[in-house]
Amino acid sequence: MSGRATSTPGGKPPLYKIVMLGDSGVGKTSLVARLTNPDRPLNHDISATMGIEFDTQMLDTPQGKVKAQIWDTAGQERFARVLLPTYFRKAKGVILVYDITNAKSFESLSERWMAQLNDHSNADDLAKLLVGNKSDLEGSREVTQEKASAFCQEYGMEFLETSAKSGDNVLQAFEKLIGIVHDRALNAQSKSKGGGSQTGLKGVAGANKEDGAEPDIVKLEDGGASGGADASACGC
Ligand code: G3D
Ligand code: MG
Repeated sequence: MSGRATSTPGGKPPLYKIVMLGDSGVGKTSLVARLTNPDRPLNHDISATMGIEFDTQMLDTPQGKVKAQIWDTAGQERFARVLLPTYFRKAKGVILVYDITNAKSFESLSERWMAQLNDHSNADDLAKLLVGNKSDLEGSREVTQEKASAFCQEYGMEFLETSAKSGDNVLQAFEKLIGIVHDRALNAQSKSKGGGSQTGLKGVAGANKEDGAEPDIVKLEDGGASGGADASACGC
């Protein structure tokens, strides 16, 4: 309730790493592109993402502004196996994406992505959001909202349908997840009464330095704080 809007020294908004997960082609890259550059029409030339990249975006939460560092990867297992530990390291939230016109992409969440989440992260510590993308293609729907809601109940997460094409619910989805992440961080902070989680990882725009500490909040260096992806920091 009385949580402060910012929790890093110097009043900078806290930065949280969140990751996109889901099959290739469901629209992960398009969702991130729509969020970070909302006026851009959907780019039909977006090629399958290779490896890992991330982008940062300032977002509003009921508790104030925070910065999301959004990691996006190829939905190909061949890459995922090698890169998943790096991908998940220090992540605070995950958006699980499927395509509402593709039942297989929904089944992959329980058959593949949830298992990988459990293998490579402490899944209970991650805030999770289920996103059914391509809601503009209602006529080709293969996954009902009831099915998606049942999945959410089973795994304990919230759910939104989005369209990266029209922009519908895209900002809301990212704000919803980052709001949950921020609430958790503030709660943890107030529980530890001003203890541990102030430890920023200075000057690192990817949380990939050798582990000394596992900060809840990762600080971007000043020069890297305004939005450009810096794939060089992914360590891959
Ligand atoms: P990925 O990053 O999950 O692999 P992409 O998926 O973002 O590369 O998107 C895969 C394809 O789906 C792209 O089409 C993209 O334009 C399309 N797409 C993404 N989101 C939506 C959406 O909300 N609605 C519709 N109708 N299409 C979407 P192409 O034709 O380039 O393969
Ligand atoms: Mg992609």
